[in-house]
This record gives sequence, C-alpha cells and structure tokens, in this order.
Amino acid sequence: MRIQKLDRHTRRNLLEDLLKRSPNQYGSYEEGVTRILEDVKSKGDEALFEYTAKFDHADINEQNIRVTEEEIREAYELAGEELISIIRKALVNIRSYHEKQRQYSWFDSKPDGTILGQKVTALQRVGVYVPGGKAAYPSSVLMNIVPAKVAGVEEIVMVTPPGKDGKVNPNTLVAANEAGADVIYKVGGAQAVGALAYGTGCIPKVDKIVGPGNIYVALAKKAVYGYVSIDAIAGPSEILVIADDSANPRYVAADLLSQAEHDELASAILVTTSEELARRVSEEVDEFLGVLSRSEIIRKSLDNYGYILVAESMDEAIDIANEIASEHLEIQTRNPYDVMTKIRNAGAIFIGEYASEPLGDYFAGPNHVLPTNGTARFFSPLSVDDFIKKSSIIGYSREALEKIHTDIEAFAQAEHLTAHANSIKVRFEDKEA
Ligand code: HSO
Ligand code: ZN
Repeated sequence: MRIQKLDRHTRRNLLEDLLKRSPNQYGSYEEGVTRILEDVKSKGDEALFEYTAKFDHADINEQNIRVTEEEIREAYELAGEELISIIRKALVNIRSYHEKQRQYSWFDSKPDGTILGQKVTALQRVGVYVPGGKAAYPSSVLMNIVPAKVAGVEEIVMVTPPGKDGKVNPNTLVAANEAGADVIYKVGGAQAVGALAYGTGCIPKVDKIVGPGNIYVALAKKAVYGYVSIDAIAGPSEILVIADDSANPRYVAADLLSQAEHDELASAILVTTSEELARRVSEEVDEFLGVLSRSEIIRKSLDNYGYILVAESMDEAIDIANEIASEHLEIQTRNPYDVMTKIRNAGAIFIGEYASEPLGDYFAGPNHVLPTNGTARFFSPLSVDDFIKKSSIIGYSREALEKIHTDIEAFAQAEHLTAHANSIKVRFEDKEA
C-alpha cells in the first residue's frame, strides 16, 4: 500500500480523491430508470413481469411472484443448520441493541389544562430491497428488517430479484424469515422499487423503502422519494483506522482488507503516528494479498482508494479522520476512549484491538447500514428512528387559551391572516359582548 506523510498537500489530494467516489455520477442511467418507473406506474404487474423476463431472464407471473411456505422450507434445507444457528445468535444481539433505541410517546400537562405531547407511531408498511447475485448478504437482510420490527412496523414487504430458474437465494430467504419479513416477492431492480412506491395488483404500496441496491435501484429510490420515504443511498464501503505504535500491524492490515474486499471502489485508510507501524502494516497487507480469495478486488480498491498516512501527532490523525468522516472508524491506540471523545464524524466507531470491523458487520448488534461518502457528518446509522414518525399533540383548556388569546390574534393580524385571528377570537366573543 502507498505510504504518505500527512502534510497539507497530501491532505488536499486525498480529500479530493475520496470525493470522486461520490455516487452522484448517474447521468446515463437516469432515462432508463424513468421509463421503467413510468411503465410500472401505468401498467402495474404486467410491467413487472416483462422487466423480470428481460433483465433477470425469469418467468414470473401472478402465480409465482410471491415466495411460498414451501420455498422457505426448501431454503432452510439448503442454507444448512450451521448458518441458521449463527443467524439466530446474531439476531439476539441485533434485536437487543435496537430495542434500546425505542422511542416513546410523551405528554406534559399543566394545572391550567394545557397538554402538550409527542405521539410516536411506527410506519405501517415498509419495503426492504435485497439485491440478488453475490451481494445478497443475509447479514444486511437482518440489519434492514430488525429495526423496522422493533419499531413496530405492521407489515414488512421484501423484494429481491429471482435467478433464471425463478428461485431466490436461500440464505436471503432464511435471514428474511428469521428476522420477520411478512411477505417476499421475486422482483428486483428499478421495477421492484416502482412497485413498492406506487403499488401494483400483486405488490402493495409501502410507506418507506430501505435496503441497498445497484445503480438502477439507487436511482429509482431517489426518483420515488416523496411518494414514499427512502433510506440513505449506500456508497462503497469505507474503513479508516487510527493507530499508534502500540497497534498490532497484522490486525490493522487484516481490518483494512476486510472492507477493501467489498468493492473496487471501497476505501481503506490507515492514519498512524508511527512510521514503523506504517511500514509493517504495508508488509502484512502484501502477505495477506497472497492468500485472500478476493485479492483481485482488494488490489484494485487499494490502488484506487487505499492509503497509509503518517501523521505528526494524534491530534492531526484525529483531525483528518473527522474530515474524512468514514463509514467505519477503528481506534487502535493506547488510549482509545480518549481518541473516541474527540471524534465528531464516523458512522460506527470500533474501539480497541478486539473490535475488528467485521464484528460489527455480523454480530455485535449495532446496525451495519451506515452513512458513507462523508455523509457521517450529518447522517446516522440505520435505526429504529427510521421506522417511526412523530405527531405533535396540543390540548388547551378555555382557561389556558384565554390567557394568551389576544397575543395570538395580534400575531395573526401582523401576518394579515384575519381568518387565523378570527378562529381564536370567536371562542371569546361572549367575553367582549
Ligand atoms: N461492511 C458492509 C456490510 C457487510 N459486510 C455485509 C459484510 N456483509 C457495510 O459497509
Ligand atoms: Zn463488510
């Protein structure tokens, strides 16, 4: 991996380089996606079947679009005991973490009869998109469904593209069933997003669509935003490790590669105060590259966005980490909690040498759907909050309104909204008479 001293020049180049990863270079795909969405809106199921035949080469119709109990049983056979039991163990942790995020309604009352409050309501129906092919990660199925379940969403509708044989990845089905998907439809791509947004004969319209997908899915989600809510559009994975000379170079190297293997556009960055560690991590990376199965992808992603940066001080390292606002941030230093308190921007923070990133991907409990591309400056991990909404509650007694009615009337008059003023005034007409 390239090793660079972190001066002003590398800093600027690095940030510019990382910015290029922005997923907003959609240009040429937009037209196709718009056409698909329009077709789904106007032709409904017929468009779904046509596009599934065209893109997935699968024969899907009213009879077989919905995954059956029998297919789920079959999936359990194929997935095997070991994976099923691991999924169940992971679910225990993921559920218990998300249960802590639950929000409750509150009401404040005063002796004069004023009641103010906030009523929390779960979204009624949510759509979860699960990609097909190699990126059909059962762990992501859990991460998208559990917070919705914990929030109290009544119905979770999952969509995922079928293979040529009309079947869905068995691991996806097991994860969905274990996490609590209510119904699963075999449709993917922009057409699936359109179906969830507008509703078709077979597929019900949902309130929010979550889950990762390819560029067509991402564009379709953007386009239907407003009809329905959507989650953030996920970019390529990112890891940034802050380490001092106390870190284990082999662990650091292994962790960097764990995210580099996701995607050729993934980014893996080490910021260290130790030149010696920088050198040794680079050596370990080379060694691992000889044995890891996805070394081709890893090599490309390291060429693209892999960096080892040597900082003058821990404060400088923290500073650059905050600027990059990485999806995953590992802190492998002598005093990791001290460093953690100075971190402003990161999707998930992993503390100490035993908190390796894949622990968070699969098992610890926090969500692995995290802000990417520097959006950790203002976005949060997927959570129960994404599946609830709030209504304000206002209750006043005559006594309480009487104390302030002239103020409200005057405020409304200042805005020249006399009907507003009147709606308060009529309640005290008898007082004036
Ligand atoms: N690290 C990915 C999630 C994932 N990893 C799924 C393995 N499976 C999110 O950046
Ligand atoms: Zn991962």
